[in-house]
Amino acid sequence: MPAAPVLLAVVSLRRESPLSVATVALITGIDGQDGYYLSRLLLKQGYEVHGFALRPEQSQLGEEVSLHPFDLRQPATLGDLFGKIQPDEVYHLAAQSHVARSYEHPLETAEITGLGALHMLEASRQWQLQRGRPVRFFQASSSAIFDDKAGPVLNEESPIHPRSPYACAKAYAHLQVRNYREAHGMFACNGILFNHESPLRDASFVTRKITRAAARIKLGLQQKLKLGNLDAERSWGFAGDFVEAMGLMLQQDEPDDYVISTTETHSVREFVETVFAYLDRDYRDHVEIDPELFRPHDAPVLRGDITRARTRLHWEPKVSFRQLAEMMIEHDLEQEA
Ligand code: GDR
Repeated sequence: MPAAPVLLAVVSLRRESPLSVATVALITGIDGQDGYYLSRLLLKQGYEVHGFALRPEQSQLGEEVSLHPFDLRQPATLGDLFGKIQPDEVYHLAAQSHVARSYEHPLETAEITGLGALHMLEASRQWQLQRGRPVRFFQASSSAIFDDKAGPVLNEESPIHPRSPYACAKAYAHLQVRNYREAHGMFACNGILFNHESPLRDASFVTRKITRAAARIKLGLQQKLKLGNLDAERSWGFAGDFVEAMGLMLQQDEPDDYVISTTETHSVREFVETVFAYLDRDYRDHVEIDPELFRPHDAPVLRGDITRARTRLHWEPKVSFRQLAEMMIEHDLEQEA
């Protein structure tokens, strides 16, 4: 994980425990972008933070976080790990989260992203039964579960119509979270997350691919950037804002599902244009369209209606599209120099 400073927006939300004992959070996928921001937020709020990671030895999260090696495809140790960690809150962020990759690896995606969530839910339920007190569960659900044809703006009641193997796996996980809430009375919430980015975004996703390449082009390290569909519109937000909503969901009196999104959409073309213009370059001199990077299905527009998150969680995205693009390009200029 890059060591360069990143913008971490934090609000004070500390939940007071009656015994003043730290609330214990378990974060899966803690070594990813969202895991980083969420772990920083919860540590700031006084939580004891544990994380599952495939390769904890490679993590740069620091000693305040207790890391445990865990692969969602090998859940046999899950019961023992819950007994050891004793979590009050579980944030399930781990997934095979690449839409394009899911077309090539549908079974792996189903196993990790779909069934993996069920393993975590069931382990949480068993742990709740064992200790006799509720466990709160957050699932990183996705806007990909919707088809954009459902309407111009998508909310928690929009029809679920997944259009990729990744989206099918996320839809399965989403429905299981609802099922555990309704069938077992579990405090389980889906955060239906629209695209969210940061300087820590993996470069296989389009925004970081663009900012990294643009920085390298500016520094004379590369000339061309190959992209697929430039017309797709997404409501890109900042991951540091989105993790605040995750924490807030688990502090409500009742569990529910929440759309978490910014309120404006921008096309991939606008993102690339903004980034290159910031570097005094014309993107058209550098971007090449590669038909191999187009997907069998690509929602033209995805925009969320955050009325529920606004009214109940009092959550608003703070970082604008332009601030996000600039934060990422500044980081990559520093990193590539
Ligand atoms: P997405 O994010 O599929 O929306 O899923 P991604 O950044 O991969 O694609 C966004 C849009 O950009 C277009 N695109 C390209 N995408 C990639 N990765 N690489 C390219 O070269 C390229 N050129 C154009 C895509 O076609 C698409 O329209 C993200 C992930 O984080 C999911 O895990 C999450 O659930 C959703 O956001 C919400």
